[in-house]
Amino acid sequence: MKYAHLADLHLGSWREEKMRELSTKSFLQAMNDCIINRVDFILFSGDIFNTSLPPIDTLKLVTEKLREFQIKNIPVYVIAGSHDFSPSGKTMIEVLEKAGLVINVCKGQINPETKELELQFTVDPKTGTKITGILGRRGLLDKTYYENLSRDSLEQEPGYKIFMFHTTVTELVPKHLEMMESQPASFFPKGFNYYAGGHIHHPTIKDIPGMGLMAYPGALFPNNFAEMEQYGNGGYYLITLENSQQTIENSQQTIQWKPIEIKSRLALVLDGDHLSPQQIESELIKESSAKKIDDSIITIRLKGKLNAGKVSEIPFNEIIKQLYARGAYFIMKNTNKLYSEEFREIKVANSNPEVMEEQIIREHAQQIKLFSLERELFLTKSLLSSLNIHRKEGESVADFQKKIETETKRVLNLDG
Ligand SMILES: [Mn+2]
Repeated sequence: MKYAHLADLHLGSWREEKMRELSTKSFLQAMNDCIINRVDFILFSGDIFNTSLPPIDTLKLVTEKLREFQIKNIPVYVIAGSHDFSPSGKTMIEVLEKAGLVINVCKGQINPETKELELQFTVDPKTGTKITGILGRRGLLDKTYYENLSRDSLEQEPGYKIFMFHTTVTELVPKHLEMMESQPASFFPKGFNYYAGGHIHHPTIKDIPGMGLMAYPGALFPNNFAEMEQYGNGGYYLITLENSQQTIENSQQTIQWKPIEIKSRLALVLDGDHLSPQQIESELIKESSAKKIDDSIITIRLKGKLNAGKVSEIPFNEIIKQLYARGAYFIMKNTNKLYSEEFREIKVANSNPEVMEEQIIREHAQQIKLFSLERELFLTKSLLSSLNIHRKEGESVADFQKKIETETKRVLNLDG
C-alpha cells in the first residue's frame, strides 16, 4: 500500500498572479507525482484553499484535477483547516464533497449523555485503511474537540488507522514558532499507525512515544515572504507499506519526503547598519551578481540602521529593474527591520494595546507639519478606528473600496 500526505495547500493564495500561478502549479505537480508513484489514496490535512471563497480560476484547475483522480479511482480524503472556513462556517470542501471529488473524514456526533465527541471511521475500500480526524479552527478553537473526544473506541478499533488533524501539537512545534499556542500529543487517541497533520508550515516528522508517527508536511508551496525566504519550496510525504493487506497494521512503513520544486529561489539578506541608501544599492547588486537569477524567485530582506538618508531613498525600482533584466521570475522585498536616523527607535514599555497605540502615535507625531499636534492625533485615531473594518462575505471589492473611500473622506473633511 502507498499513500500521499499533503497539507496546507493554500490554493488561491498570493495576491500576485505570477506567484499564485506557482502555487497552483505545485499542486498539479504534486498530484501528477502521486499518479506516477501509484498511490492508493491521498490525504489533504486542511487549508486546502487559502480562503473560503477561492478564485474561480483556481477552483477550475483544482476540480479538473480532482475529477481525474475520481475517474482513476484514487480517493482523496480531507479534513477542513482553519483557512477553509468563512466566518459563518461555510467551506468549499462541502461543495467538492457533494460532487464526490473528495471525502471528508471528519465525521461523528456528540453523545447526548456523555457529551463526548464520538468520531466515525471512513474505510478506504481498496486497502481497508481506517481514517478519521478532526478539522482545524482558527485560534485553537478546535481544542475543545480534543478535550471532549471519546478515545476508547478509536483506540480499540483494529486495523491500519490514520488520524488526520489540523492543529498545533506541542511536541512538533519548531523552535521559530514556539510562541504559538499548542496542545500536547496526549490529547490525541493512541495507537494510530500514522497521524497526518496540517497547520504548521514546517516539515516535521516525529515518533512520539506511546502515540506513533506524527507528521506535518508543511505548506505545499511557500505562502508568504518569510516562508519563501526560509524554504524556497514545499513538498509532501509519501508513505509506503511493504506487507500484504491482511497484516498491514504490522507491516513496516517507509516515509519519504517528496519536494515539489517549481522555481529556484535566491534569498538575499543585507545588514544595512552604517550604510547609505546608495551603498545598499551597490551591495545588493554585488551580492546578486555571482548568483543564479535566471527564472528564480528572489527575496530581499534588509535590516539595521542606515547611517544617512531615508529608507525611501533606496533606489529599489532601479535594483528590481536590473534583476528582472537579468531574467528573475519574481522579486519581493522586506524592509520592516530597516531604520534610518530620522525614524528614532520606539521604546514602549506598556503592554496594553490601546496605551501602546497612543504612545506610538505620539512618538511619531509632527514629523510632517501639516496639522497641529492635536489635530494630527485626532485624525490619526479617527482614521485608525474608522478603517478598522473587514470586507464582508459576498461584499464586492468595489463596494468595499467605496465604503473605505467614503469613510476616509468623512474623517478628513470634518471641518472642511
Ligand atoms: Mn495553513
